[in-house]
Amino acid sequence: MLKKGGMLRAVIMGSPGSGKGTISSRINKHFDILTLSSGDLLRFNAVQQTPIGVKATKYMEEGQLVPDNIITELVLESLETHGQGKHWLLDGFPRTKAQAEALHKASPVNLAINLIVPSDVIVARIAGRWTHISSGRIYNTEFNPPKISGRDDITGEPLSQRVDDQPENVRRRLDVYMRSMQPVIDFYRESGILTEFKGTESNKIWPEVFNFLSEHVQPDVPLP
Ligand code: G5P
Ligand code: MG
Repeated sequence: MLKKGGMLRAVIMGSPGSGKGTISSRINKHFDILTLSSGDLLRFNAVQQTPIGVKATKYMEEGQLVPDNIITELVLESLETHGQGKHWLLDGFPRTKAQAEALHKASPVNLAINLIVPSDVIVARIAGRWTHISSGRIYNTEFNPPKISGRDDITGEPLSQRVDDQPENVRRRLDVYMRSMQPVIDFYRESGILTEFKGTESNKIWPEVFNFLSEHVQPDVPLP
């Protein structure tokens, strides 16, 4: 449980396309909270062709989970390097009970957010997603289109569609998610630190998350 004035050790969970990246980037704009996405870390490593990136690519392209030891080392190292003395929030990690236990041993989580969005809404969203791989910035042809079609707003670099966003891979990812995450969600529920947000629109879920987080961490930038 997060004590008043304590450091935030948070995770944001939710099925593929539920809006974890979208909500995390808003958290980033409004709070002094480091946000780390395991998927962004993996995609960055894949583009750079690092040994981890090379190993992870085949799992990601098939919509399967990357082995626990690879992702756990990557995330815990990144937290060690960037998270010291900061509030932090992990997006996409842990994804299995073994990962949750490894994180608990390294640095116990004190707040867990779960986004619950219906599967039919998700499949439609993911079809329109475009990503700027090196920064992790996300766009959607309808929800938040880039200023210039196919280009990142900040760098002007080309956007790409994730290989794992093909419809058959999305269905597999939803399936994998349901099977591997239930024990993780149960783990945080039993620890008394789980808060769930249900809805079909990130714009409605976001103010609820903002208000909830504001009870624990002072926002730098208020909601408009
Ligand atoms: P990731 O990268 O963790 P997923 O599958 O968990 O990927 P994903 O797909 O990144 O999750 P998200 O972040 O929850 O989804 O959703 P998002 O990107 O914010 O929103 C989806 C789209 O909908 C975007 O285009 C957004 O603009 C749009 N959108 C958002 N809100 C709305 C709305 O209200 N309305 C509309 N119309 N659109 C909206 O993991 C990828 C792979 O990496 C590996 C696995 O292989 C995994 O499959 N991996 C791991 N493997 C093992 N262990 C781990 N811990 C791993 N982490 C990653
Ligand atoms: Mg994401």
